[in-house]
Amino acid sequence: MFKKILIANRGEIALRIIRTCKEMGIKTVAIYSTADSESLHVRFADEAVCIGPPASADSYLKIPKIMAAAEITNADAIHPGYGFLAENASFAEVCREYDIKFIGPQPDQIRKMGDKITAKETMIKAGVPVVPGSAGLLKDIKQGKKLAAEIGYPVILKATAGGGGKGMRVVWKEEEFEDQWNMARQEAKASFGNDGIYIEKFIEEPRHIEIQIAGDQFGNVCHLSERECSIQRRHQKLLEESPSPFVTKKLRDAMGKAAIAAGAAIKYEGVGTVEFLVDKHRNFYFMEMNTRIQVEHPVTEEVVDFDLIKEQIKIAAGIPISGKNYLPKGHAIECRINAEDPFNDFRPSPGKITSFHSPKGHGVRVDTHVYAGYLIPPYYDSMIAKLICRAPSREECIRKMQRALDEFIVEGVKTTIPFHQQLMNNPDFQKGNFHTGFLNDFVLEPQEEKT
Ligand code: MV4
Repeated sequence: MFKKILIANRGEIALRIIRTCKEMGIKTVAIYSTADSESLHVRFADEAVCIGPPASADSYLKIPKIMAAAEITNADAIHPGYGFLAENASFAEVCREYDIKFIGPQPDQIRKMGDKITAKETMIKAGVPVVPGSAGLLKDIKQGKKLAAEIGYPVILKATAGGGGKGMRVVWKEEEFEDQWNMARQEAKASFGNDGIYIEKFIEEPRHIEIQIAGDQFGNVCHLSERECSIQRRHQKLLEESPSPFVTKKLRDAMGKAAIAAGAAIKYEGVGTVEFLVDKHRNFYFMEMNTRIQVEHPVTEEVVDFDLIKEQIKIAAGIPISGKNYLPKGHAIECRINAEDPFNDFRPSPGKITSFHSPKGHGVRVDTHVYAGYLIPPYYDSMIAKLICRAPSREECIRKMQRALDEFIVEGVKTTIPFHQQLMNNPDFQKGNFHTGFLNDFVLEPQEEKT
């Protein structure tokens, strides 16, 4: 087992990783930018190394500085968390060259899933259902239009280097094809420096449902059921839950088998997520694979009673997984508490937290790095806490979440708490009646002043 792990991240996920390391008897090294010197991950790690100024490009993304920090502290493994370098194949390669274990999949596995066309081709070979579309990159407009006519409108143009919604364009009829094609290419070129485009049938009003998997160094792959992630705004998830109110036993079994086939096809090593689009008839299609631990991993941890960070570390250390699949027991919901103003287009609201009280009680978990007096820096993402509730049924879980949200006090900055309170009261949400477009027509009521 590793003796010392360097955590190449900040915020709640750095703290989350430190907690598991402590429980496993593994020493920890925090890295931090000058904007994060007062952060709890710095305080709770055994050692901490300042690696640069606030901008991520000069600190949390600076590979040579991170490797230097690992060398001087004698760390034998690096956990990348999510975001930053978590899905950077070159970083995983550099770790290998330094003989420091990257806690995550092999570089070629990251690379394969990072390129969307290669990922899709890999899934077709593995027998995983994919959305009907082009086999590979489109050569030109002419080929694109011909394929679109064959597939049938509406279609969607996607960037092969994309993901998370960037460089995507829906085309409803042939007359729009040329304009949308030009815009998709431009956006892809500007965002990724790669203007490779492919085409798919546009699935209308889909749900985003993902399967958590784990694979070990011996070729075993298992699944840990699904997470429902359809409550998103501009491709930013705001709430996740497990199980999905839309998933039947039969669908879970089929999606679980497909996700395992996806992992097995690349001998996947680590924990990962296979994302699917699910249409209203419960047809499911592979969308992307995330080769990292995700923000929303706690909902799975709560319903399968399993520490996913511990599993990542064990897999990286060469310990085999149990081999069985994990089915949800009860229900868990995660609300992302962001320092954003939901009444003002979710505009970021950095600044000092003057007062902070997090909810507590049975079945309530709060993953956070903030405290009263903490200054939220403007340089990084705006998530300040994840509130996760667990209860025997979805209905009870929603009630517990309402209670927990009412107990949550954050003063000094605006937060997404009032958004979640209104979401919990929404009859369609309560019925499980929603898809990825749900928040497009969700109108927040103006907030009432407390008397
Ligand atoms: C789609 C789609 C409909 N049909 N592909 C958005 C993020 C990127 N990973 C893929 N996305 C989509 N791909 C086809 N063929 C609709 C979306 C999509 C979406 C997917 C998941 C969650 C939220 C979304 C919001 C808008 C569009």
